[in-house]
Parts: sequence; structure tokens; C-alpha cells
Amino acid sequence: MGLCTAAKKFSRRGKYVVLIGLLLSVLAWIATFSGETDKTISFNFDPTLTLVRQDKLRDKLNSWTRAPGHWNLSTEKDECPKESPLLVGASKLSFESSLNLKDVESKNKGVAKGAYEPADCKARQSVAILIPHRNREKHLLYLLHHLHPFLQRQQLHYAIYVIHQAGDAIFNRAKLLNVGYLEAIKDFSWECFILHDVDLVPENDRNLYICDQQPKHLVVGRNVTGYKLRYKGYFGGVTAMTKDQFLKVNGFSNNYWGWGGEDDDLRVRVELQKMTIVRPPADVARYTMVFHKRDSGNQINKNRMRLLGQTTKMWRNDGLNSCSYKIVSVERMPLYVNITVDIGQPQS
Ligand code: UDH
Ligand code: MN
Repeated sequence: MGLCTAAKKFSRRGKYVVLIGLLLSVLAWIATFSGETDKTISFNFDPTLTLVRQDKLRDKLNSWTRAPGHWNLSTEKDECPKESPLLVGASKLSFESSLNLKDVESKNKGVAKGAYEPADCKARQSVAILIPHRNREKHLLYLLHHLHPFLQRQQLHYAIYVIHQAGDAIFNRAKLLNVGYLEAIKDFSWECFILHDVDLVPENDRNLYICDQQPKHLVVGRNVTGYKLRYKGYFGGVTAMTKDQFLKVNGFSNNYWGWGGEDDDLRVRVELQKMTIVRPPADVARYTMVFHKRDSGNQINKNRMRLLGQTTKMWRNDGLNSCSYKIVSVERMPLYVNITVDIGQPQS
């Protein structure tokens, strides 16, 4: 009897010893790792990401997991330097007729679904490039070929959106750019928008694709006009406006069908808001325009002067807040997001 009780007592005590031992080793294990947790597994969450729609966020996280360069596990990324060390200045552009999309894709492996961000530092701005497009595939190819490396040398977080006008009704560059803005902000809270003609290729990477305190016009000169500003006040070709600047002017007018006037209308909107247009120095703000003739479906807009005379009274009700359209498709290609849109046709 006595022996039996002693044995029982011993086995109970043994259980306690094992339990305490287990508890201690768990505590020791937690203590060992907790110090490192902060350093190595603290993800660098950008607060702006909270604005990204949930499904987009999931996409983004998935793509980051697939591309480890986008995900810095060890420490928080420092902000990229004020001046990128990767800039080369003026460079000679090439326009090989044999160039194809596969070549350009294979040279830009760091770009996924049209977007890129530097692997080693936190970009100073997140920039959406909006390109109005129809039937200019070769121009688009040349632009992608030059623009991706150009933007990467500037250490930007960026995405390229091509807004493709569906159908063959008369072209409307301005309305396509409004659509680009409205669709791009659904993806991410881009702080800067570059409104970019498909045929203008920047020659110098010191022409920074970032936004300033004031709306910025980036095409001071182009090869075809002897690198001179086309006319005083010209605000077309390539311009940079912050999300807020563009919102403040209610974007572009939707009523400029055909060629001309929409860029002057935007300038008037900017001036009405007491903003001033800034430009980089002429020796860097230089572009090569890929040669082209006037497109069919984009004839000169004979109404443009009449419309320009009405901007002051129209701008509040004609723009982003009245832009109606039907999305035909959104394709997330490797090098750009292709938005095909039905923007209708002129009312009268
Ligand atoms: N665009 C297209 N497809 C079109 C029309 C215009 O993609 O059918 C886009 C494209 O991004 C283009 C931009 O709209 O860069 C502006 O149109 P544009 O290049 O025709 O305008 P630009 O002022 O040309 O460069 C004016 C007509 C050229 C006449 C040439 C005679 N020497
Ligand atoms: Mn052109």
C-alpha cells in the first residue's frame, strides 16, 4: 500500500516537472526570437496602401511574394536619394524597325502588370503615366522601350496605363486622359500623373517624371520644331500634374473631339485656379517625336476656338465630374495596363 502511494506521488511529481520544463523551454524560445521579430519580419507597409481596393491589394501582395525584389524583409527601406545615381543625362535614342514587344518585355523583367518600384529604396513619388492611344502600336512599342528604363533610372514607383479608344468614332485625347485618371486612382493612390502622347520620346533622363508644387510642362522642345516651344503658353504633349492639381481643375474638358484645343483648355483651367505652369530647363526638356502624318479619325477640330471661349463658364461642369464612359476591357499586360474604353461620340 505505502509503496504504491509513493510511486503514484512520484509519477504525479514527474508530470509536473515535465510540464514546467516544457513551459520554460517555450518561454526561452519566445525570448530568443522576439528580439529579432521586430527587425527581420516587420513589413514595410505603406499607409497609402490602405486606400488600395482589397482585391488589388491581394494581387499586389501576391506579385510581391513572387518577386522578392519588391519585398524588403530585413529593414525598412530608406527613401531614395534626392538625385538618382543611375541618371545618365542625354542619351541616343534608337528606333529599330525590327523591335518587338517580346524583346522589350525580356529587357524589363522587373516590371509586373505595368508597374515597377525600386528594390533597394523607397521611391519619392508614385507616378501614373497615362497614354491616350488608338492605332499607333509601333509608336507605343518605341515609347515602352525607352520609357521603362528611363523611369527606372529615375528610381520611381510607377505604372504605365494605355487608354485605348474603342471603335472608330472621332478621337478624343482629353476624354481618354480623364478616363485614365479615374481608372488609375481605383488601383492605387498615385500622387502624380504624367499625361503623355504616345509619339514623344524623352531624350534626357534629367527631365524628371515627378510632380511639382505647380503643374509642369515637360516638352520645351522637340526635334521636329527645332527644340523650341511651339508657342507661348503651349501645354501639350507631356505634362505632369498632381492628383490634387488635376482634381482642382476638374481634369480636361470632355468636349474636344478631333485634333487641337484640349491642351489650351487645360492651360486656361490651370490659370483660373491661379496656378502657374513650370518647365524644366530647355536643355533637358527635349523630345524626339516619332514621325507621323495626321491620323484618320482625328481631323482638326473646327470648334476649338469657340469651345476655348467658353472654358471659364464651362469648366466646373465639364470634366472629371461629368466624364461618362463604358470600360470594354482592362488587361494587365507585363509592360502596361491596357484600358479599352467606349467614350461615345460628339453629341451634335
Ligand atoms: N492619338 C492616337 N491615335 C490617333 C490620334 C491621336 O493614339 O489616331 C494620340 C497619340 O497619343 C498622339 C496624341 O493622341 O500622340 C496626339 O495626337 P497627334 O500626335 O496626332 O498630335 P500632334 O500635334 O500631330 O503631334 C498633329 C498632326 C500631325 C500633322 C503632321 C503634318 N506635318
Ligand atoms: Mn504627334
